Amino acid sequence: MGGRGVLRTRMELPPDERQRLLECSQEPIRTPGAVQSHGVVLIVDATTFEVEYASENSAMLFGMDAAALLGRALADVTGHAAVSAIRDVLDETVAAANPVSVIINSHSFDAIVSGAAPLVVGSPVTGSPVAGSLVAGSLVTIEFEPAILSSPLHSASSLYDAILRLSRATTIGDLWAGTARELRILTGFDRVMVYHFHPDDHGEIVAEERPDDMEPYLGLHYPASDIPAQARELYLTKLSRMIASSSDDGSALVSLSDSAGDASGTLDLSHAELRAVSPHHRQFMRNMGQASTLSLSLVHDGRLVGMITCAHRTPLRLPFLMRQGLEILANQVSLQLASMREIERLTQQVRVRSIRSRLLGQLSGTTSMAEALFSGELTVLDLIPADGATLHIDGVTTSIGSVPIEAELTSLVDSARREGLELPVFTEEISSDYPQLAVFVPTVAGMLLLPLGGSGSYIAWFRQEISKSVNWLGDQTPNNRESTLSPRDSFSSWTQSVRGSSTSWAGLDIEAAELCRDLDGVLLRRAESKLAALALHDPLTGLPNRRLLTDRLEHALTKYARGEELALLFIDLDRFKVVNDTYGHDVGDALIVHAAGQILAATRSQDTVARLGGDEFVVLCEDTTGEEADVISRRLIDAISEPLEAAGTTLSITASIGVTAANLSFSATELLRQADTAMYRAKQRGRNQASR
Ligand code: BLA
Repeated sequence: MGGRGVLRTRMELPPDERQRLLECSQEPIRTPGAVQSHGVVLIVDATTFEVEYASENSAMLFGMDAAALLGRALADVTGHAAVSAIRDVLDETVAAANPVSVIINSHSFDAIVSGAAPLVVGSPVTGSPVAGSLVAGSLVTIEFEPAILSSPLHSASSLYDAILRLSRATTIGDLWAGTARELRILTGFDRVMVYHFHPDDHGEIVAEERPDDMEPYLGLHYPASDIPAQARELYLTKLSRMIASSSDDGSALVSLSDSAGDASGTLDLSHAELRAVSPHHRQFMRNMGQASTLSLSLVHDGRLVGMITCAHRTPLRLPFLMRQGLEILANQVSLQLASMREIERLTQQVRVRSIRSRLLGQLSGTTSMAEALFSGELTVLDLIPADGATLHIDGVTTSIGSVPIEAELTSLVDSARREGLELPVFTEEISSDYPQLAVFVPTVAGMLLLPLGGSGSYIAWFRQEISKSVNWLGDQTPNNRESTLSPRDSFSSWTQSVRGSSTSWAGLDIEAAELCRDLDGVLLRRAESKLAALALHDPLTGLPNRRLLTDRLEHALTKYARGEELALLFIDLDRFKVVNDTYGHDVGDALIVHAAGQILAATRSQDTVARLGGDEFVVLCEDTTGEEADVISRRLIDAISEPLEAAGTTLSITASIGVTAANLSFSATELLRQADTAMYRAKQRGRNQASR
């Protein structure tokens, strides 16, 4: 059974379906000017209770034509007792509620009373009509539904039991299946289906109960236009919709002013139980083999997330009270669904977050982000499963798994940049979402591409196409309809191959974005500490500069104040300027680096060797007496005079060193000045020596 079609992509709405969506959503279903004709509707003036509108089929109930009822007092038609009961429903101070049981001409009816029906089309819709508002000029709608003798199934306790059983469901699938099962038992309708609406509003039948001889629809998808936008919007506040007979053309509401035009066409019947049904939808139902339906809304966060439809091959109705009870059941199901989804979401979040924090932990062991994220115990593919991932940072590309070749990646990113495309890019179907990028990466269908830092670095995950098929409720091609606005003729399963898309990222895009935020933080901190290091060190030799030396010196002086020894050596290379002038700055620099290395080698690890600039160095010797410093200074004289092979020649240089031991009156600056002065003494004494 069923046909087969191939459409390239998910995004491609056929022009026909687009047209249907538009036109179907413009049908004025709130103001049909007519009611379903199994009941009778009277609309009376809220103050006088005189009949202003009557449905054309009134004779069936009151033995009087609609025309004859207009302008009459309601009490004349229904009797005083009924009017008083109806007024009670509207009176907030009386604990009376719908429906009012009335007996007219020895027939029992449920009268459903609602307050003001706005006269003007387009006036704001105000939730369910509430009792009250007996304002002059406003209207009261009274809908008379022939009473249905209650069967045991219609009792409150069976509803209670059903809700209780459903509350024990532990998975969304169980809840859906249980809902279909319970509703079929409760209502006696022959087919009960639960729908789930996808983000693009197309529906999927996620649970079904049906007689064996009926075609199964479970798992089938249907297009958004089957339940057009304005109907969905209405079902957000009108939570149950009963359609008693798909062959009923409806009964028009007539009024005294009707001679002037279609006055009843302005009546907003949004919340009327008996609101007449769109002819398009009745045709749809007949094509489906449905004589009657009762649908219930599943609403969460102001969104219609699903519906339950009970359908029957012959006309079948349920009493108003039962429908209200079922609205409560559906509300319970919606709440349960919402909390199950939230639990699912949180569980996934906890799992992914723990992987993320372990992944970030791996960063602390290495300075290479690529190494930490791509070859550690956990990789970015553990965080976000994909066929491959790529990190491009500081011009270096690292990949894992199957990814486009580097040239393709470069073209992709360059093209995105050229087109001013804002990163991040999240797609499950690059060929239709970003055709201009797709050409560069022919093997990719799904991609998460996120910028890192601000300098053209990025991280990306790639997924290949998976071909899947979607089974639709009926052939979706135009051959299956008489015209664009007609419903489908056949509803047999019709399979469509969907090409070009990857599996769903299902919220992992958010996790990727969060990982990037974390990585940005790491990059920023690393850049900052690099800058901070630069600010405290001499770029040529990497030695601490004057700032860092002063800082260390001040520290050392506080320890000195507590009784620790402290000495300072001031080193100045002899006739360094001559070397610079003779051999040039490069050789001069090489000699400085050489001297720095020699100084480091001749001092101890606890000493701080700093370069003050030019050819001046300082060695800070903590916990060191002047005598010990003298010994170090002699080692330094020897070490510095060690020759350097450079510029094709052998260079040697000597140094003059000033040695100072701290004394209580010295500040950091004074101590440095003292050492400097001592160094000058060494120079004056002929250089290549140390002096106190
Ligand atoms: C309403 N369409 C609906 C409803 C359902 C569906 C459940 C709610 C009313 C009801 O319970 O019948 C669709 N019914 C389905 C689907 C299945 C099912 C998908 O049993 C699957 C098993 N419908 C069309 C076209 C138009 C259209 C072409 O197919 C418009 C041109 C309109 N559908 C339409 C309208 C309503 C509707 C206007 C609102 C009916 C109302 O509440 O007055």
